[in-house]
Amino acid sequence: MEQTFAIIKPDAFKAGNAGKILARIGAEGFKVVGLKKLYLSKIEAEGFYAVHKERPFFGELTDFMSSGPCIVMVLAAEGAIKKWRDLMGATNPAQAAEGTLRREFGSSVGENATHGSDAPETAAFEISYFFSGLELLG
Ligand code: 3AN
Repeated sequence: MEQTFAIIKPDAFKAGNAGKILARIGAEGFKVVGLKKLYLSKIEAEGFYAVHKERPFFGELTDFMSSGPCIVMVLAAEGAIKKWRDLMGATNPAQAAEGTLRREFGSSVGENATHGSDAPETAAFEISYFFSGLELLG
């Protein structure tokens, strides 16, 4: 089974939507291989999003991601990377399809409730940024 990396972002956590998102994750057939609550520092958020450091929204993005607790996860399923991105929906919640997490729980292109890896290489980097092998046993 493929693995992907996912975040329930600070907006969704703060709004009390983490439980509903976890219920959807279970209902859609993902296996939760790793899960923890974190409160990222600005430096940790900058390291995670380093690929975006030249983008104009980098400061806003890393301020937001370090503004409150989030939940980081490793999810496994057949085709987990695409399956999770399909469940999240488009980056902009206003353009996300009905029934997707960002449509239901997101409020703007920045505060869009969830994150998901976009390719196998990014999934490998993102998983290893937050989890050790020992935390992913079983
Ligand atoms: P996705 O998370 O759908 O792959 P990307 O890779 O285009 O989207 O953007 C990375 C993250 O940066 C997104 N999750 C989003 O929250 C944030 N972001 C993208 N565009 C903007 C923007 N114009 N203003 C603020 N944040 C943005």
